[in-house]
Amino acid sequence: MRWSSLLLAALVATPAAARPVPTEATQASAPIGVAAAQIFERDWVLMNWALKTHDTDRDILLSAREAQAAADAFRAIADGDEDGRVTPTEYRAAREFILARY
Ligand SMILES: [Ca+2]
Ligand SMILES: [Ca+2]
Repeated sequence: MRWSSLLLAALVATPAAARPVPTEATQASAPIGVAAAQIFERDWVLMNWALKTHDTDRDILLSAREAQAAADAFRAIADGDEDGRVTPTEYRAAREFILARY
């Protein structure tokens, strides 16, 4: 009886806790160190640029700190309307800009 009610509680509690609904607000406030690294791992254009401009110790790796700085710089370039978020359109425009310039 005790165990089954515990199990039931776990089953009821888990879905909401394990799957937070990804809203634009939570994406914008996500820890940027993690998000930063992912941006550059996904896109070689940005990775190249980040290494050229923010690999301060020249070890051809982006440390968390370097990735953070690069992500901040990328956001500054990309967020054309300065609303604090980079939309897919802004992202593409910034990528083109970086590709052409660097
Ligand atoms: Ca480095
Ligand atoms: Ca924006």
